[in-house]
Amino acid sequence: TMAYGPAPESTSAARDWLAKGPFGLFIGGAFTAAGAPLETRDPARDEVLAQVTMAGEADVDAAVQAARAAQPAWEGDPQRRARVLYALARQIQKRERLFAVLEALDNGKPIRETRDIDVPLVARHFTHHAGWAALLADEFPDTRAHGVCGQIIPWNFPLLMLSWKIAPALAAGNTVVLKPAEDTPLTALLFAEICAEAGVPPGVVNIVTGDGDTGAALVAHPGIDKIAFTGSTEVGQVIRRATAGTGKALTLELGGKSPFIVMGDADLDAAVEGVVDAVWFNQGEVCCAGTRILVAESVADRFRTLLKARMASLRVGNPLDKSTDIGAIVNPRQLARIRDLVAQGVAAGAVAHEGTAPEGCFCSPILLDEVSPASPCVSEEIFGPVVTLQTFRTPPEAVDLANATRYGLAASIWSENLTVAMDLAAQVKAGVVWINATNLFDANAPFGGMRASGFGREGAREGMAAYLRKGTPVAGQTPPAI
Ligand code: TXE
Repeated sequence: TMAYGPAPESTSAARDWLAKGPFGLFIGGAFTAAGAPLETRDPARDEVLAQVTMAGEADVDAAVQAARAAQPAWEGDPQRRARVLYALARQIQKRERLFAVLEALDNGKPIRETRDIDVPLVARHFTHHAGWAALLADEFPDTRAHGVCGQIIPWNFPLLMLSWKIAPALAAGNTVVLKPAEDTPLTALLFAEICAEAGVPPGVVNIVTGDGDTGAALVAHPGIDKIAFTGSTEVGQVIRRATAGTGKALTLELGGKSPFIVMGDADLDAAVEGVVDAVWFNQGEVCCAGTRILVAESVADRFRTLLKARMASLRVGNPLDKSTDIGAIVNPRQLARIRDLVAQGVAAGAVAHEGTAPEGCFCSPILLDEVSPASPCVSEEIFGPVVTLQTFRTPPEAVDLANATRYGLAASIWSENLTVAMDLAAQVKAGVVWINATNLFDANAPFGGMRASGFGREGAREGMAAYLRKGTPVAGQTPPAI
């Protein structure tokens, strides 16, 4: 039985919306009839939320054709793009509650986070990129859009990753075919609905739901000019091989195993709160999660004591309860993967400290102490609320440990001495380094990795550049003479 009572947050609007299913695909500005069924579930309650469509090759082809047809006119009118992107931001704000509830239901993440973090960041991302559309000719002279972008996103931040993909692509004058993850297609379908309300011309945004085969069909389609992918390193490797030699542009945002470095002079209370935000945010299903605590031996015992006390206060449970800190894991397969990596760590000598969690698809916060450096729990991405702890004596030792994985997405460094922190930051192999902070995202800060974490940046000027290529701007892109 579920260890939670009636949902304190009303879900009636979301239930009404779900009742519109089964859902088709969004192609050329309209929904198709529902096709081959694909089920999406609420992991917290273990029940079916809706049937969506499993898009096949012919569907992907129809979406790409629609995107191709719409692309030239879209690229030719940057001021229209700015207006449409602003309108999308406003429509998202108008429907913020429905978006937040649907996202919590489909992914299992807490409503407190979808409401206060995901949805506001999404609106901000569209507003920010409306500005880029208006400024494009001045800021990026001698550039063109790629054309049609195929975009494939994961289930951990369904709507936020959609905005990171669609907003810059549209601002630059591309049209898109986006495939949400099979576990979490719902907010992308709601987004498709608001496209019409915001004046997105038919074919500029196309949403094809489906699984990895649908994604592979999109990657293989000759009508695609650029692929943008966020997901596992393994699939990233498959996509890079599949696009090699095709001339398709590619950006990959892949896995991570980010270090969380606590120096001897750090503010330990702040660093403990940092761990909460680093790895107990979004159930730890965060590519840049600070999953490896590296703490100076001199303060390690004090840090452990503070951390365990804080862990005990985290509430795991009903995603729709506003006081929930950690919601449900996205699906039972992911929970099994988390459990397996934890078990491997314990078998290799780690000491596990666990909080409590209800039965079902939930995982308590877990601290794996005294981990063997050879154990996969220290080198593999777990993608759950699990953090390992290792100690170091000197800053060079901290750097060696920090760089001892194949990844290079993010790092977080805690020290009251900014000279020390900046010096370490330069030596850690990571695309993003936060100092006395963690998991901060902004539309105006470039995000992305190195090494097995991928390449390319999302956000800011670099993120815009990723959706542009050298070329003579199409007519109309030159700003009117004043
Ligand atoms: O990811 P996939 P999964 C990690 C995390 C997790 C593991 C597996 O450790 O436990 O990956 O998760 C689409 N061609 N991350 O299986 O498969 C797929 O349909 C084209 C980290 O969910 O990478 C989905 O839309 N597309 C990560 C998207 O790729 C394909 C976020 C991501 O799914 C495809 C997610 C193919 N051959 C998981 N196969 C992060 N770091 O952000 C699958 N897809």
